[in-house]
Amino acid sequence: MRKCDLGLIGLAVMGKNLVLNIERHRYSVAVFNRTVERVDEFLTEEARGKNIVGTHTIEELVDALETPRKIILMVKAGKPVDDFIDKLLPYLKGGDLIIDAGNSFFKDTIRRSRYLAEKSVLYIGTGVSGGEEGALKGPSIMLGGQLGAYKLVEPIFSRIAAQVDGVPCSAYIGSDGAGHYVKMIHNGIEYGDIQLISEAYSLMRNVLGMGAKELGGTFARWNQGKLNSYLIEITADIFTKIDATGNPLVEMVLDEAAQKGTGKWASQSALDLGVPASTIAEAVFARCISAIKGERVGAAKVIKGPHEKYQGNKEDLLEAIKQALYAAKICSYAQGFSLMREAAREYSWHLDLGRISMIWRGGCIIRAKFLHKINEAFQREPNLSNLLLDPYFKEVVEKAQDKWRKVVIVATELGIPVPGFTSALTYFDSYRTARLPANLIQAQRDYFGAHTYRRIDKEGIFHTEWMVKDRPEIRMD
Ligand code: NBP
Repeated sequence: MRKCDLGLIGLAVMGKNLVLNIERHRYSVAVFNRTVERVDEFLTEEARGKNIVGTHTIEELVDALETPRKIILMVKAGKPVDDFIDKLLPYLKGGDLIIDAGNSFFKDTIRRSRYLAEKSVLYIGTGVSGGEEGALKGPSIMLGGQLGAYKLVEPIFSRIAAQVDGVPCSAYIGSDGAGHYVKMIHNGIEYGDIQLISEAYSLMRNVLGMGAKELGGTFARWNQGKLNSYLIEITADIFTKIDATGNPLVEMVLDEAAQKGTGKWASQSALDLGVPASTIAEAVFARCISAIKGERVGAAKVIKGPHEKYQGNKEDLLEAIKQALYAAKICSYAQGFSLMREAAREYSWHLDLGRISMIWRGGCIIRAKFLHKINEAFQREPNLSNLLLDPYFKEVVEKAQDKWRKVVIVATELGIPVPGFTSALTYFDSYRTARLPANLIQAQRDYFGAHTYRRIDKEGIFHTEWMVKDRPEIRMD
């Protein structure tokens, strides 16, 4: 029997759809799943009549493959990946390739790459974005590992990826964990985008009193302009769904946001590397505070906020919200790209940030028109340290800032939480401030902990005995 081009383990939504996508591009695939009944179900249902071979043991799977064997793992991240690697190893030979296409933590990918390199087995950790529809129709694919390993599968991944203007949204990102790192940042940026859109909705609904129909129409209109993106498009769709109760379905959805951890990982990486990614982290915390629904409901009964209503012009505020959304989004992307730049330094990856923005133009959740602008920015200046310094983004944000500030002021005065808009504005203001009050922080650290400080007028490390000996006593009554 002719051997298959590829193997895939993990027949949940992502794995099944990826197999169907690969097979549609005329590659034969052998499949396996921990619960083996799923293999037979798949063969009799979605995979019926297709060039897909079901296998019931790891040995059978490996045996069904052309050498060097190329096996995709599309299983739950964490221990299942390590378990399958260990189960595969006894059957693999030097030069065979394992590709982890799940949402693995990049440091696990670095560890696994080293482990498998000792055994001469090639390893790729790849981010696959676009959810189940992307997996089936064409995802965005971020591959990390040995360049030689990438070359073995490059034609397959380029074909099954989303295509934008004839260019595949698939690329070699860098060695070991680079692909999974970039996927993690994609997800962090996705958290930021989703949070900012939800804040725009909150202001439009709670301050401007807009109903679902008007909201849907507004997001659909915004999707025709600079904000054009998958997330704005699906937001417009969401407002058109009416529930059996007669209410817009979105209003019947419980306001507790869940998370699977990639936004948290991106924020943790920002903290580890000392890169300010406050809007991304704020988006994670916003989900955390949404999740304590019971406490919030209790607090809402006892803690009072402002009662005023918005007195200004509706169209003006709506335009301001649109501008604020675009400016805050730019700041959130600026944070994500700065994080990738620093990670490249820390982990010795050569990340082509312009190319990364291009593979996010199709297939993935953050696909958007404006990603093209990010690529242009890195073409203009490959060593750009922050997107806000690019002439295009600088001008857009400078022009939007008055309206953006107005949105934050209105929200603050009316007691409407807008953590994403606010943190992005604070990031913008901090980034463009030459002298921050960190001098006082340093003085305090030196006062209580002798942590020393540097001066603005001369080189060196200084320590001062700051304590005032004859400080007047202050009565606390
Ligand atoms: P899941 O993340 O739910 O994983 C399901 C697969 O993992 C099944 O094959 C299951 O086998 C296997 N598995 C589990 Br669960 N525990 C296992 C264990 N202890 N040992 C061995 N196998 C185990 O499926 P998914 O949503 O299709 O996602 C697959 C990967 O793709 C994940 O890493 C996910 O984070 C990533 N991803 C998902 C999306 C998405 O939109 N869903 C998007 C992008 C990336 P079983 O059938 O025997 O239970």
